[in-house]
Amino acid sequence: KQAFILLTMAAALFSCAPKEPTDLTQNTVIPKPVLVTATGNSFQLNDETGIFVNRDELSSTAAYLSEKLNPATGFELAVQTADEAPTSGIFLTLGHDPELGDEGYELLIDKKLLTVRANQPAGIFRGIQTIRQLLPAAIENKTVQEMDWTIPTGTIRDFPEYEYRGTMLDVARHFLGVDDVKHYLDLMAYYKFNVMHLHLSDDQGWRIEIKSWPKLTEIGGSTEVGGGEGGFFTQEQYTELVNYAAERFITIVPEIDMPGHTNAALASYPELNCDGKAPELYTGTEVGFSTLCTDKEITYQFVDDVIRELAEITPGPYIHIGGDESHVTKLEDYIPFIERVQDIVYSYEKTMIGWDEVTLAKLDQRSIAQYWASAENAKNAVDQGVKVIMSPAAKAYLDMQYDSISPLGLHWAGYIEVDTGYNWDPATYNESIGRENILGIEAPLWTETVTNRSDMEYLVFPRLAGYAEIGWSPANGRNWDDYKLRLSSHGNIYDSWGINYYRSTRVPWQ
Ligand code: TNX
Repeated sequence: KQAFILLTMAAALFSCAPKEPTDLTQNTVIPKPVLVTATGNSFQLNDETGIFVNRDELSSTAAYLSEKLNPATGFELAVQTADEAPTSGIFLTLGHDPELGDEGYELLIDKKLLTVRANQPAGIFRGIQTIRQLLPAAIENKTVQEMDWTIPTGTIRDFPEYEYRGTMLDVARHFLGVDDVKHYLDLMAYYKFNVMHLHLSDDQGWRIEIKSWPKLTEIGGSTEVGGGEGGFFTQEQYTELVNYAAERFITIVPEIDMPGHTNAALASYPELNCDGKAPELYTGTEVGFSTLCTDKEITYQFVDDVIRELAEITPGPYIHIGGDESHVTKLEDYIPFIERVQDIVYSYEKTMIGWDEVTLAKLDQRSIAQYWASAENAKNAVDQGVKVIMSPAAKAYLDMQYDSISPLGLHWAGYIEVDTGYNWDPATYNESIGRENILGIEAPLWTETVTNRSDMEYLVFPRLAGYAEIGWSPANGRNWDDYKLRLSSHGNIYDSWGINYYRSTRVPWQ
């Protein structure tokens, strides 16, 4: 009997390739698609496969797909226009299917033809991410892998639960440059995020060039937490990021935090201080000690200039004004300040977002509150009828440690293991905030403890994938036991990308 077992084991080991995946419902796609049906065959990519588009405006998205498939397959899939569906290959086609909205898509996978249908190019782009995830994980390799590139046949209909699915990167505490932000955008795109919020100013640094106030970056951008050299984005570099994000159908939301979290600005321009004296630059990690001088007119000239210049280089609809932790601004100063800044934002035709404290002020109906800590403020938002972005620190903060021995991160809001980060529903998290009040979800990465790309990757992965699923997939179809299995196969992908990630023992990594 033992000999027989040994023989079967040997046969299994030496039998050629592993069995082809043929059941589309067994996919490991994150975020989990809304509807999947399988037909039991498989579609195979080869060096003859063409990518066809029915509109020229899809050419760049088609080229993106071709580029993503090239390194591991070695195939150079050519892009061409076609009015009608081809008989074989990959067909990207715009149509009209209201249920799919602006970002939804449908994949029709036959033995010969793989069709991606959507209403908008953004939907095609999201569908392409699903294709990447349906192929064997080796597709993410940077060098050619000799293997069959198959996808199980069937159909997927998929569209997001929330219209705003974001992450935030704090480039103020530690500066991360253009290449690091682009790298983050690439990772976000894989998981169908559509917003990157950039926290561009804080006590420790001012990170965006403002031409009418040049010392903000000259002085305010010259250091960071721990006393490093800091840095900033020129307006040209910022535009480069905006464009790079737009190619991935991601909107950049710029934040200038005020009236607190402003030491870098106050150190750059003495006139912004009530006593007319500039404080020293700050490289520690305390919060809540700085404030713009809310009763000086020059303060509003400053804010107007900053928001005007920022609005000019921001094609997206939002400007974030911070508003958090203004502990040294009196409430009777804070409220009129926020209301006046809100007017400035609307005068430049942008929609205002603020951290939940801004709900203490009278908000414009279009403004958006970002819930991070205060249930009372969340209720204020709902009572005022404004929409909320859900970023509860105890669940959604990417800078919280995974556990007590995590080498990076803080823990003031608790530890966030991978399952804790996944296991919550924005629509039931806070009793006063219902589904109808929620615009979406955002997972912020504050960078007090993050000094470089590798640190960033470690705190972001694998938790980011979970926030993607919370934002995209219907809550009633989500559960940890199913999710952790899909996530386990993404570890191979992270290895292919060469990124640093936390190998939580709660995930059965493959
Ligand atoms: C609170 S969240 C802050 C940030 C810190 C963060 C650290 C928020 C609106 N303010 O200034 O970086 O905690 O977790």
